[in-house]
Amino acid sequence: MKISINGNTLELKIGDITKQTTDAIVNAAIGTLLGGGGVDGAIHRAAGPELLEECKKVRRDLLEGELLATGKAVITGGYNLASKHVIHTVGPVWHGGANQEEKLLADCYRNSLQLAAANNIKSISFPSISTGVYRFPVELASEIALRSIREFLNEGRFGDVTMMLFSDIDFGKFQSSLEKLVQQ
Ligand code: AR6
Repeated sequence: MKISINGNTLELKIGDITKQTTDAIVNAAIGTLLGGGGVDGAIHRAAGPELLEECKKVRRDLLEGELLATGKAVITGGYNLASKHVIHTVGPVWHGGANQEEKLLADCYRNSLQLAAANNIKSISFPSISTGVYRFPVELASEIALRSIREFLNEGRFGDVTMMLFSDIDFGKFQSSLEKLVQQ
């Protein structure tokens, strides 16, 4: 499913984000930037060890040793990936919804897109941030993700945004949310 927003596109796809050829892919990272399971592990494996080296450097130099805060984003190279860049963002852990989870998830999408635009990136693929290990409910996450992306694309020319879903079930949930959003 693909829609046009203010001269930009937003597309939902099913598949492996590490195979995407967009200018950038987004990683659902951990604050240490040291890699982990899920999509983070898959991206580090496909990109190769140089990605971890650059992540350590970003943590040391840009973040002055601190964790990457939830909702924030940083950029690295893509190394062995087809994508030239990886944008790492840390999604919120779902604790029931009373801990700013919705706002923080929206921040992940907005900050990643802003960082992409600042780096002249014209196409980007997102995984479904926080809906794996961090247990954010997919229905709600899909509404937040799509609303944030649409809001950003409505502000100006960016290019092409893909949501790369990893299962038919997630794809179906994002599709329903997108259908609802375009009817509003
Ligand atoms: N391509 C696209 N989506 C994928 C892929 C892939 N190759 N692999 C998994 N997914 P998760 P989170 C989907 O758990 O919830 C890590 O250990 C997956 O099915 O990767 O934000 C980090 O280091 C799910 O729909 O990320 C953090 O500690 C979505 O990606 C923590 O997990 C996100 O699931 C982050 O948890």
